[in-house]
Amino acid sequence: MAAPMNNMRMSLEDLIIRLYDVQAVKFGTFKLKSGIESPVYIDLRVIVSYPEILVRVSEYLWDASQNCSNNFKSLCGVPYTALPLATCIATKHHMPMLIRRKEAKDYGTKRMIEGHYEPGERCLVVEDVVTSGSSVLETAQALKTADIDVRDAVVLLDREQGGAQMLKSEGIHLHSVCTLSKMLDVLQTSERLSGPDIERVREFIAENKFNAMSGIKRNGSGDTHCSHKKAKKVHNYADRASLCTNPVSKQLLQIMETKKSNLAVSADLTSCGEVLELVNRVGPHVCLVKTHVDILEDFTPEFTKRLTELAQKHNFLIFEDRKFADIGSTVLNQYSGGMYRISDWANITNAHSVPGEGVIQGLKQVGLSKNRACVLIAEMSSTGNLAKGDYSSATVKMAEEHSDFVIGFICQSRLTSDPSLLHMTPGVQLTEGQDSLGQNYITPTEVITNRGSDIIIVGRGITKATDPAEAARQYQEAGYRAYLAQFE
Ligand code: S5P
Repeated sequence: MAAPMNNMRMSLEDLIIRLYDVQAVKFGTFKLKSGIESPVYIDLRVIVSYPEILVRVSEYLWDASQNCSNNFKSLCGVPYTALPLATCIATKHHMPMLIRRKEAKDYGTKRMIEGHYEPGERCLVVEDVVTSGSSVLETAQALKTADIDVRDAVVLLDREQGGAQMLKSEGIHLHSVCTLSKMLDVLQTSERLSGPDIERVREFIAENKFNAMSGIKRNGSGDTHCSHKKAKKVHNYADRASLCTNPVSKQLLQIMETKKSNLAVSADLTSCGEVLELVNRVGPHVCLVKTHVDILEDFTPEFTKRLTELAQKHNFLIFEDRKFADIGSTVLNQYSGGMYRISDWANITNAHSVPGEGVIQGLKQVGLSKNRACVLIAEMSSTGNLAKGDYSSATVKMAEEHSDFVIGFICQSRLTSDPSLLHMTPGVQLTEGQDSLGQNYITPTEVITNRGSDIIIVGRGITKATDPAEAARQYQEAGYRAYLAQFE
């Protein structure tokens, strides 16, 4: 353990040296999560073992918060490293604190934000280190979803890689105690670091900046998902619509262009009235409404008639998520007949590729003449699913061979550069996480900007929101902004 410190206020220079001495900041060669090799590694988790450092860091964060022009009523630390920092500030300055849950174990029943707050209350986000700004933004978005206002964030160390600009573009002002450059200066002056070490870090910072809005590193190295933008030409929706021969994909892309929306709502409610009411409210924000008619307890053909009327009123297409997975002759009957008569009203349905191309041929026999289309499930969002690697590649090939009827995929990232094929991604929420049954969530930016998909499919992020129309508006905005970021 470190030697006890006197209780006098520690200068920022001394604090930086202490952080270096306890190895909260290390220099060398470190492989980051993204695969990039970094000459500096900053991990402030260790400071919980040094209470005097913890207290000093939180005092500096508090001082920085006094520069906020907006008054805040509470604090929220970004989990986990900043939780003890926020706690120290809260107890010392009698400032109420909120905790953001990182894992929504029992999604839908558990609160994402713990603590008491008033709707519209303003909260300050507290963080240890900011690189791209995405962790601060995630916590801010979780707070905003709970109707808590966030205008400012404080951070001990800004790595100067574009985080402050990115947060600014999201309406959040970042107040930092120290920058990485300042830290380097102090460590050089105190002879902890040599000139060449400092130069390596400075070069690294300069070459690894994040773009505000898109979150894409400018040098594009390392992270495979980041490379999609550079790997192919990005077409806008209108151009892609003109390249489509299938009338359904053409119409869907035209709707996306007109409504500025790449949002599909998954209307997974169990009564017809509830679904219709939800769809009427979120209709202006979506390009597609996805249904599971077999979970409706009171289904009658009247439901599909009313849904079709809403589709005309709000200009969206209907996608029945039936996930056909049988031999051709069986799916032909399932699609055209039974009590649901899916092919009569759903513009789009989907199928697993596991039975082979017979499943497409069966569906096509019914759907083609009715101007319907199908998407294939190439990848899934659930933990441990088997749709990956060769299976996903074979699914893409199958789609390309039946491009008169198959218009795209359910997937987790872009699988082909063919601009006429649409990529639709479920497992989307404004913050990353899981539910208790293996569903995994990623954010609209991750789906559209980083992974190059086209459509975000959002279920409970909207259906369980207090105000589904407002939630849909937020997802529409986030999805469309992520689309525009590809052109920067
Ligand atoms: O891999 C998949 C494929 C689909 S179609 N993962 C999914 O979650 N889905 C569907 O998307 C799922 O059936 C549900 O209707 C929706 C996701 O809902 P959420 O509430 O988890 O957003």
